[in-house]
Amino acid sequence: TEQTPPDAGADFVVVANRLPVDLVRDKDGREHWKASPGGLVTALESILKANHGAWVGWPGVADAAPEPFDADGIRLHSVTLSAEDVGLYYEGFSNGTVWPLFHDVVVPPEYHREWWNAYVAINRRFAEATAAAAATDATVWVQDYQLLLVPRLLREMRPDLTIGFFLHIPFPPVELFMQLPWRSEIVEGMLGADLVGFHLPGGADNFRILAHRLGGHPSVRLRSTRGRASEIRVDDRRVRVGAFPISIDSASIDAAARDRGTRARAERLRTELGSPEILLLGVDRLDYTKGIDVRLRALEELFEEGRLETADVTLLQLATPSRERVEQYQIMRSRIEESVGRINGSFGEIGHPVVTYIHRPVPKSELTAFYVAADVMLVTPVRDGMNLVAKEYVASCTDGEGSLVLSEFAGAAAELRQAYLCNPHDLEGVKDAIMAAVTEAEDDRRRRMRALRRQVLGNDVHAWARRFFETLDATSDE
Ligand code: GDG
Repeated sequence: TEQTPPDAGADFVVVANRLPVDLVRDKDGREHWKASPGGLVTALESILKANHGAWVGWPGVADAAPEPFDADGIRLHSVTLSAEDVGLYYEGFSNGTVWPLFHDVVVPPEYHREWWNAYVAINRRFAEATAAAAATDATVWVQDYQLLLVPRLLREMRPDLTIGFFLHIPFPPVELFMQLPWRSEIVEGMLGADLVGFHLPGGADNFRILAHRLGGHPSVRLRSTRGRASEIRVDDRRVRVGAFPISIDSASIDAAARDRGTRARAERLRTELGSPEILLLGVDRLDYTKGIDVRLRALEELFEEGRLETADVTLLQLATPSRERVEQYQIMRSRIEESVGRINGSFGEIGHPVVTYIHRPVPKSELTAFYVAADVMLVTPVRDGMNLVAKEYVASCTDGEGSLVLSEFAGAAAELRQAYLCNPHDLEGVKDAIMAAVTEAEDDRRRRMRALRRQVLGNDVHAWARRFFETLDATSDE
């Protein structure tokens, strides 16, 4: 049912599963807020501040119901989720159904009606909170796979709004998507937006085909300035669909990597790691899509075959804890930790492991020092929407040294063509890519890094947001 706009609503509203701040509850039950400045916040901060911006999201703690408040000129509206909601909507449907299905079913997605029912109910709750926060004719930007139904629900409540939607993960091939018992509902949910954005043209194509096959909505290709774009007809509306590859705040990472403190920390880090000739680095959320197991297996075989010398080479693997209550994540974690133990047991020396494994978050400044210290960055996901770590590493190689081994199955591979690209399913290919990154002549390595840096520094997250909004504006003007 339609709702009347609030008196003092925001002209620009971001809706995401999480707020840009985390509510932290300490042992004696006291609550305080902690900033969690992700890339999205950085990209949207200036737009939010300049436009009476608001953000609708979950504060990260079950049952918390804080009143709306202002942080840095942005109005924050909390959506309350009970522990049961988190289990069914977030851990269940979002991360046990959609996440694996959209990542090419690398683990089997589970289809449970009670997860789906909760997902519908919670998406409605997000849509209602947004309808109550947005001024007349406001622009709303809905984020990611936890909120696929929000565009349509919101349009029904508030037809005056301009609605954009962006998917941060891959959009799967038609044959896989068709498994989903609620496939039509999901596609129609997304089609509630005026603009649906993906990282890659392939995802946009998959979506266009499904809109036709499942909903009978015809589409036309648009001759657009950059990349491919199309328009889908949904009754009397036009929904624009296109690729908007996300990026990072390249200049600020470049500056942080040049900082003297960071460089000193990077030096110390190498000493602490036993001054290896070659420092390999992996940085991921501990997720089965990231291919941490792939790079460990490749490394183990390279040591076994004597192609890499254990005395010269060490791997630093940061695996940030993630979704720890979801079963597949527990299984993955055990496997990875077993491999790390086996490799160190076979190849490490006393006081000198060949793999240093960290399973806890590190501060951003420390992470930048890791990037600066590393000789070779290993990014080997079996499927990844974009992968910002690859771009962050490139932005951190300010002296033009450093090599990136990158999976073809990461969205970033479409732009970072000069990386040492590999197919993560082809173990020999991964090993060869690592060897090339380690042994190629310095001139060639530098030439590759120069090209990568041009790409990453020339296409940052601000340009990404600008392109999305320009397209959204153009769509709603027509
Ligand atoms: C999804 C898509 C897409 C990691 N550990 C620490 C830490 N990080 C930061 C990294 C990076 C971010 O987390 C991870 O971003 P990714 O893009 O690599 O991966 P996802 O989390 O899976 O993100 C992905 C992205 O959305 C954006 O659209 O690229 O494909 O899956 O920024 O630096 N940061 C700090 N400490 C850590 O321990 N401070």
